[in-house]
Amino acid sequence: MRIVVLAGGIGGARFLRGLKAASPGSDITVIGNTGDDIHLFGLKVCPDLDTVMYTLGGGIHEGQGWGRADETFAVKEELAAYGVGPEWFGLGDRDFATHIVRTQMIAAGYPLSAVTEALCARWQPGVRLLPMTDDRVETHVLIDDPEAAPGADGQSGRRAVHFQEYWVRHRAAVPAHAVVPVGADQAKPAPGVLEAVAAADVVLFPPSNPVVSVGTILAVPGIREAIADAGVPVVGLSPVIGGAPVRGMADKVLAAVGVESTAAAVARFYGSGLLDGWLVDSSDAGTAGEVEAAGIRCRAVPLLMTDVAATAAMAREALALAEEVR
Ligand code: GDP
Ligand code: FO1
Ligand code: CA
Repeated sequence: MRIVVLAGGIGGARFLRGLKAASPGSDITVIGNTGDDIHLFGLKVCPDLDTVMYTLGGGIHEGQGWGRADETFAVKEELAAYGVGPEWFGLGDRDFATHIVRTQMIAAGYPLSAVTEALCARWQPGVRLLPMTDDRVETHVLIDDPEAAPGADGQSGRRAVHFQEYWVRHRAAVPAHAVVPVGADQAKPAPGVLEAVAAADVVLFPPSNPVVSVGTILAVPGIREAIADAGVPVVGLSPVIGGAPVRGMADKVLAAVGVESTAAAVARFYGSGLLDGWLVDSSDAGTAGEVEAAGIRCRAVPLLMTDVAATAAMAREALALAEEVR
């Protein structure tokens, strides 16, 4: 079976670990979000691609869900000693090697897709990991900025900051008014992305952040259309349970784009033009009717990725729902 998965970072990577266990013979292509990418210290950092690569390759810091296991921070400390920031983004020594290899390959003229393939040759994630695009896309967030001059209509001053500054430095604790994947409208799907979607037997939306992970991938012109036109089941799993994201601050970016943090609202956000099936957690079984009313087949199953076995069960449920709607 050929499966295409649109993935962000922690949630997507954990789901993929279960999917691999649930469907070992399948050929899995991951279309990874690159909107979180950030340039620091002259290096290109790709948080979501690295989280998928490290998680499936066995190098992830399990408790954090990002960065390497057994990390040290000598380089970060030395940079701080020179007063070179930002200090709020924790890059470890082992992780620096990934960004150095990536940056030097890009400087040598390799596209991000070729770089990702080269890095994965070491990590052997057991899936084909494609960036959503080889072009530069960086998500920015419009936040309140007390220092900025108030707007003409008396609104508080606002400023656009890089997603990572909003997410990591501010912990999404400042009001966000808009989320913009800068560069998306000029970006082209990376080589292999549209081909993988066209050849897929099923497309899955893992419980990734609907706005800044899956939403950003769908913002690359051509990808949403390719999935909608692929003529194969598209099934998603809700990252929201009981009215809140299972982990992290997805509710903050959902609110910024006017979407309620409920499993049904997220299904509607993707839309029946895209989704054929949607898994909600057993505790949200009451919302299944609302999802079905939106023209999306819905099943309520346990959706907590407590371990690989639980995640594999979720993945099997998603594949079963895909067969039901095929
Ligand atoms: P990020 O890029 O590192 O933020 O990771 P993703 O965008 O791929 O996934 C983040 C989302 O995963 C969050 O919105 C969480 O709600 C969701 N998530 C994390 N753990 C679980 C889980 O056990 N079950 C479900 N259903 N969602 C989860
Ligand atoms: N997330 C944090 O909350 N704090 C960090 O210091 C941090 C550093 C970091 C370094 C490399 C990397 O690949 C990811 C890193 N992340 C960190 C995770 C990442 O920035 C975000 O959590 C994801 O992009 C969320 O989608
Ligand atoms: Ca991310």
